[in-house]
Amino acid sequence: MSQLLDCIKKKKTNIKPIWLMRQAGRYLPEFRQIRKKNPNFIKLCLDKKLSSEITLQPLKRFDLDAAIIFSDILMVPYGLNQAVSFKKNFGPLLGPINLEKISKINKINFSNKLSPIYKSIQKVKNNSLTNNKEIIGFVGAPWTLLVYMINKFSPKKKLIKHFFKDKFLIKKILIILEKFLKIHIQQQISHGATVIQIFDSWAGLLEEKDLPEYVYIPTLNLVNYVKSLNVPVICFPREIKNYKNYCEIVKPNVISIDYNVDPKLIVKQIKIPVQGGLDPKILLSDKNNLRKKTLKYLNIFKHHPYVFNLGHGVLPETNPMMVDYLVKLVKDY
Ligand code: 1CP
Repeated sequence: MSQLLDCIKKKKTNIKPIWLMRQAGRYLPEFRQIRKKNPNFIKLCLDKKLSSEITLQPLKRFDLDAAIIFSDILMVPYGLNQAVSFKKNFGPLLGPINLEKISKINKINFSNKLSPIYKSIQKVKNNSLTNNKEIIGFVGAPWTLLVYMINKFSPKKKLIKHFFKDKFLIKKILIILEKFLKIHIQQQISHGATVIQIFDSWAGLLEEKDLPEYVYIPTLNLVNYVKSLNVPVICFPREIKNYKNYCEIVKPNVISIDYNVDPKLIVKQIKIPVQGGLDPKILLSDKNNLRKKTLKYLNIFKHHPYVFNLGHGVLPETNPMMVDYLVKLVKDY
């Protein structure tokens, strides 16, 4: 069994596996080189040869315990025929929602549209670089995808003014998302993903009272589905205030924490394996500081099953040498 599964399933505390959110991405010169020649991001995600190559890039450099497939959470709205594009220095931009058009999509044409992602997972699985390592498939949580689908662009700090105006539309989209996210999860697993992470990057935008309807219940349905396929599931409800409540209700196998929560409180409150926490900005500072902050997390979680990761994705400005230093620090601990 891999170190990551030893930690997640057997709850071993003497090993601290590591992988990083956005480990394949813009901080790597070899990624930027491919990206420069491929201005269309969606097309790049749907190129099984290039996307599998990008997935493996960080594994060639660093002794990471998992590969996370190079794709995007917005491939699901794309699969549902909503226009999705990525603008330089702006981020994602989505087109209008046409419920009639979405309703016509079935499992087969959705899976066909996204099939290069699944083939890419297969290629990654068959590469010896992933021997004894896990392959992480992922989806956006229904709430976070709803945010992009209705908002049409990154909400940054807040949602558009009339976000909740059309309750019927919201209900409909959530039902459709549940169905197709399950298909997307199942396809990733049947092609080789061995762990699933659910990214709820915008969970923190909601008030406490709205969490059950938009976060807890829709995510719990997906978590139960992943568990029914005998695959562990990691949840990342970024910037929610009460991780303990979340864990008690949604019951993921692993909880991934952001950098605003106090890890000392988490280790006292939460019994399940924990992942992440370190502020990705620390990788922009110096080695001494990185060492100090990394050891802080490792020491706090010394007697707890803990997967080392960041509190959000690797920043594009990060020097790969610092990532190398971090991975070695964790491996030598
Ligand atoms: O070169 C570029 O401009 C593309 C940048 C980029 C990359 C490298 C985007 C656009 N997506 C990705 C890959 C990606 N996205 C991965 C690959 C695997 C890895 O981690 O190495 C993953 C897991 C994601 C997931 C993702 N996409 C999330 C959840 C995690 C998070 O960062 O909170 C979100 C919110 C997105 C939307 C998205 N896609 C891309 C960007 C820049 C964004 C964020 C936009 C925003 O701030 O709202």
